[in-house]
Amino acid sequence: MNPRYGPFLLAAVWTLLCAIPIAGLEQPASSATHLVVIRQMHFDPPTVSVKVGDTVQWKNEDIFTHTVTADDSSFDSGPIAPGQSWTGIFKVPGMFGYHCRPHPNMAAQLVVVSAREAEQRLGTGPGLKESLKWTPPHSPQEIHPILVNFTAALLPLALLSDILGRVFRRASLHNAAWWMTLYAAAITPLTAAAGWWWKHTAGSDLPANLITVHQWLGTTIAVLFIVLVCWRWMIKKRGDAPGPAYLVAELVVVLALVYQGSLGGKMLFGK
Ligand SMILES: [Cu+2]
Repeated sequence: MNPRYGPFLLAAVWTLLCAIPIAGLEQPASSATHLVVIRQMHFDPPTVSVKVGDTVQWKNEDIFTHTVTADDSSFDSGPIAPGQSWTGIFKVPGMFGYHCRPHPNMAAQLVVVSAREAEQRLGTGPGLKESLKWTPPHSPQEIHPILVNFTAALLPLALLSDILGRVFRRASLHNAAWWMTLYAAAITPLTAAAGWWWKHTAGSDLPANLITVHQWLGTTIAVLFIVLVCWRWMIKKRGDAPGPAYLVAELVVVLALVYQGSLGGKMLFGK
């Protein structure tokens, strides 16, 4: 093999190695804790939706003693004094109306869904057993996380390659960075499009505050990639190594990607 191709091959293998473990880790979180605050004679939120086996904590921030009592008597906290909490773990799927015994007009709802139902709602696909069978991705819930891996792997490696290129004064490393930036700029609009498609199908199931930041940051990143690749193209055409200004801009986009990934993770797996 021509030794000039070495860095390209290395970059390609590295990109694949970075993408594979991320894809493998995308399994639903096992159990979570949800918080319901009792304040001003209300349960907040009035409806809480949990997975079988999840923990729900009711925290009394009111000045009165309240209870968490199932309408069908399947659970009852007993008196919860101001400042105290009560915690329940729910193992039976169903919709449970509940109220406060001393204040029956304080009513709220607990929805317990099976693990499978929760996965379907969140779009994380079928259970682990079935997910080992590979079928071509066809829904945005499958396509978006796959494309994200390429976007997330390519730009940090392009930055690293450019930095190493400056350190070792190797044009081949800068060339690798150029190609990775180009691929990232080409793939990221597809990643963003799959994200918007997902949002269009999942809509109100996604946490409103997180998805709003996620969708616009993602769209901004896709545009920034185009700017970055044009800038990188001009540097390459001049035959220069990218200067500190470009590297700082690239770092900013990498950090935005990291934050973007953490938002996506929060929506998929909870906190
Ligand atoms: Cu009460």
